[in-house]
Amino acid sequence: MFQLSRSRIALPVRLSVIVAANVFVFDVRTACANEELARGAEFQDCAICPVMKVVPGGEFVQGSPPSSSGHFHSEGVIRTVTIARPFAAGKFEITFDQWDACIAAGHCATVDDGDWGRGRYPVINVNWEEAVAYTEWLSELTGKPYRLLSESEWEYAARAGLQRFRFFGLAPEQLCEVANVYDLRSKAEYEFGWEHVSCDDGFAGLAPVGSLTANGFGIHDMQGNVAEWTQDCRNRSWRFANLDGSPWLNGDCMLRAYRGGSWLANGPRYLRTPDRYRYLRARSDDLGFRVGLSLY
Ligand SMILES: [Ca+2]
Repeated sequence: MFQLSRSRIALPVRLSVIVAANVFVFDVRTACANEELARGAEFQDCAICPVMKVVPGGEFVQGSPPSSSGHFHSEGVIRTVTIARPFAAGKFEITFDQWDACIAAGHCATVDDGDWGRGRYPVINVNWEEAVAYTEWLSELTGKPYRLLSESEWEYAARAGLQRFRFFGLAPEQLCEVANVYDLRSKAEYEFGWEHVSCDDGFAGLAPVGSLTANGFGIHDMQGNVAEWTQDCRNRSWRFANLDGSPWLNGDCMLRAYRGGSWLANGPRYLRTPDRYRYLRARSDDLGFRVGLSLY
């Protein structure tokens, strides 16, 4: 995670290709009565509300063996997390359009867009408390308990069934189809001096949400563009973490977990590891969030 001065970053020159949202109205209460919730169903509770994807229940293996690339000691406890019921996750990262609606309603703070632009660019420079404030506003607006994702929900939604460790099983060239990372294009334009991913995702810097292909759950940008705040508090290892997908709210809660790669990220550790926490009032040019919603 890096805080960059405006002078070092030029506006992206490449026009983005936005994947059509293809939104349709979806009644969650009706859906909840149906135990056969279709993978990929989506809904939107208001015009400025985030489009939500229904994520089916299931399980995944969390942690990694010492032999995996970028392994951290704290991820050495390999365990199976079971998410018993479907939940909803934002199809996209929260955008400046959505954040600005919250500002206009008097609930959210003004945050710096880093000169990337607003609109469909993901909101950045937002701290954990501000992200939670957005979910509280969204809950008031819709009457539904929107929240941040738990760390386990985030990883489950990001993996979308991929169980392997490095890049969640994706080869670098595949990664660039789904994730805006520090790639060949970023290296050519910025040359920050750290390792790059050997592929071209089309964006040297930040990208409008949904510019790259969705994952197997129909969710965009989980592994790149901006890293994302989750609910969980800091703990030294996952040895005693919850196994049911719920957030781990014990530990040092002045530090909160964020997950995902970003347009500045390269190695597998940035895409996977649990040992990623920041002070809850920290903000960064490559840190935003997406929202979650329990369906039961
Ligand atoms: Ca990139």
